[in-house]
Amino acid sequence: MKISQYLITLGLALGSLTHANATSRDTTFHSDGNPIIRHKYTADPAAMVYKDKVYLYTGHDEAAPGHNGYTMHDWTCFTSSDMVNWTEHPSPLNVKEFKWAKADAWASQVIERNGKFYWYVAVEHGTIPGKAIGVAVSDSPLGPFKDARGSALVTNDMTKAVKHSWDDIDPTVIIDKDGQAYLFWGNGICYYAKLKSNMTELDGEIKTITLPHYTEAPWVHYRNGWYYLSYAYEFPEKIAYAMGKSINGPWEYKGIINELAGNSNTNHQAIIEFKGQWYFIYHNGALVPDAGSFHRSVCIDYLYYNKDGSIKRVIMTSEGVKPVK
Ligand code: FUB
Repeated sequence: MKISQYLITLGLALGSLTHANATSRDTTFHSDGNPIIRHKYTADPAAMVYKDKVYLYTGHDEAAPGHNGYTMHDWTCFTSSDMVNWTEHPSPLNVKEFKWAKADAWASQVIERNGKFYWYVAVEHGTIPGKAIGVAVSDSPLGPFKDARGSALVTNDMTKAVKHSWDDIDPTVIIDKDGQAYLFWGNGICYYAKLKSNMTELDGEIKTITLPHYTEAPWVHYRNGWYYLSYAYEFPEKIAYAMGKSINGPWEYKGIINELAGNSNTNHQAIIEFKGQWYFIYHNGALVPDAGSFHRSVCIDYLYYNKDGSIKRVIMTSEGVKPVK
């Protein structure tokens, strides 16, 4: 770790106190290209734009060096007003918050509705074999987040489209223009369902979407009359996408937008617009000393569109993005 890349100083910490919810336990740093976070391993980025800030939530790889598997207990939260200067906040959520779960703080996403923040997570269920999706809620995007239901929102016995037990992972949520919220998720198949306006219950049947070489990590975003469904493609993973005029499809497959992420068999993207610029946020396995598929690191590069709305191939860079005003 370069000290210049991660400054925990009193002055910088005090600087971060300008945020209404900032605490003296916040730390600030200037990212120096990709990966943007270099003092811990971060994975499965999900980003939310709220009140002129980007809230970046990630998983946290903590496997012992050389261990071939995920060790993930909590999620992290970073904020930025320019995509380069970041504040790290104390972890707002740990898998222990979900009493019905036993392990694995896997991929997640936070979304705001009516002043409340809902954090959808994938975890291992304690009594129903397999992965499950839970939801936590908070009055602040920085937490504390509390289990919103006391039970899982989706369990492995609710989904039968594929046989393995880890198909209920990688939740992503979008609220459509008419106020209807949708949950997308899945490994091996892309599931989706409506959410009730309370954001904590499914509303109606679970449907599936067929996409070429779909592996996992769906992310849905909207731009200029088009819905975009991006996802991890094959394994090791590239990121591909489909476009549609409705959130209920039909989805037209459009191709690959990101190639294999260096030294990581997963890639896991989030796509946001912030201050007029689109960003592609993903992870790779570039951060020494333990860099690899179970020690991943979040990166940010630009995302550009063609005139017809299709997405240009992402160019992954070491330099990353520049500060945005
Ligand atoms: O981090 C655990 C799993 O790896 C996620 O759920 C997948 O998207 C992949 O990134």
